[in-house]
Amino acid sequence: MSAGKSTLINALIGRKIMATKNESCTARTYEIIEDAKAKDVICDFLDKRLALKKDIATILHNENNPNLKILSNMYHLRDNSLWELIDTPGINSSVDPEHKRITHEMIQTNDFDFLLYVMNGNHLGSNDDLEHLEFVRDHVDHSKMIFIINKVDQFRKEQDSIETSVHKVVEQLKDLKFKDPKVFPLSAYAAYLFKIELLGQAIDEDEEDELSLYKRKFNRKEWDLSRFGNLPQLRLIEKENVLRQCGIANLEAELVGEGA
Ligand SMILES: Nc1nc2c(ncn2[C@@H]2O[C@H](COP(=O)(O)OP(=O)(O)OP(=O)(O)O)[C@@H](O)[C@H]2O)c(=O)[nH]1
Ligand SMILES: [Mg+2]
Repeated sequence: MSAGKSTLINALIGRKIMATKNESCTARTYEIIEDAKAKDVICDFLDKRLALKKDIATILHNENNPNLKILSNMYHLRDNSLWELIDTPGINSSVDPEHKRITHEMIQTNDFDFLLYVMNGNHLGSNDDLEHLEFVRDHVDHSKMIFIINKVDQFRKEQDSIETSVHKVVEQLKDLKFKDPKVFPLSAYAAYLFKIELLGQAIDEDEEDELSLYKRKFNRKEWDLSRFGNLPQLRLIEKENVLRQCGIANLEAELVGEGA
């Protein structure tokens, strides 16, 4: 819960489609399908179609039709397929145990190419994580697993080493019998803001401040996350280099098969 799953979905798409907040937020699964031609965000119900231009995340958050499919253009590294992303609720809401059941049910379908396991970098190694890791270990093909240490922008230089965290998580996963686990440090929120700016979308004053802070931060050698991937063939234009620095380009390269 609150590890940044919905923020990561928004970052992969380059648009605020999922609601995000610092308390239990996503209460159901949402399916978002890439549609290169869609200008607005399209909501497909079984019997009707709506085009959303603004307040998308709020409207979708309040929509409880279970047949809803969301279509949107996406801004990510290209491969030959159109993406389909599924957001899920957090598994550790004590207020709403139904969230865990919904997510477990989705995982057990095994109907996906990758499962992105988002860990909150500020609370690594929690008991909730351990329990959930054991669940995915026993129910998901390990080659589909990608682990993400999110919110590394909140690490403190003197206290937290990104290298050490990645190493510890890899070792923990190996102890849990995941073979050669793929672990990516990330700032999903910085990635989201960087894409929003690259796409020329409106941002408010607070986001503007955070954006310039993140740009300075990830431009520094110790924060630059480019080093955590192997992207020899990856061509990004100069202004997209920020996507490498905040970790999202490494993750996308893994998804499109250009990773190490
Ligand atoms: N600093 C920082 N904050 C982040 C990052 N990613 C997400 N957040 C914040 O963390 C809070 C929770 O993010 P969500 O994306 O809603 O988390 P979630 O995993 O979808 O949460 P649930 O749907 O409740 O399970 C929000 O306030 C986000 O803005 C990040 O990389 N860095
Ligand atoms: Mg969420």
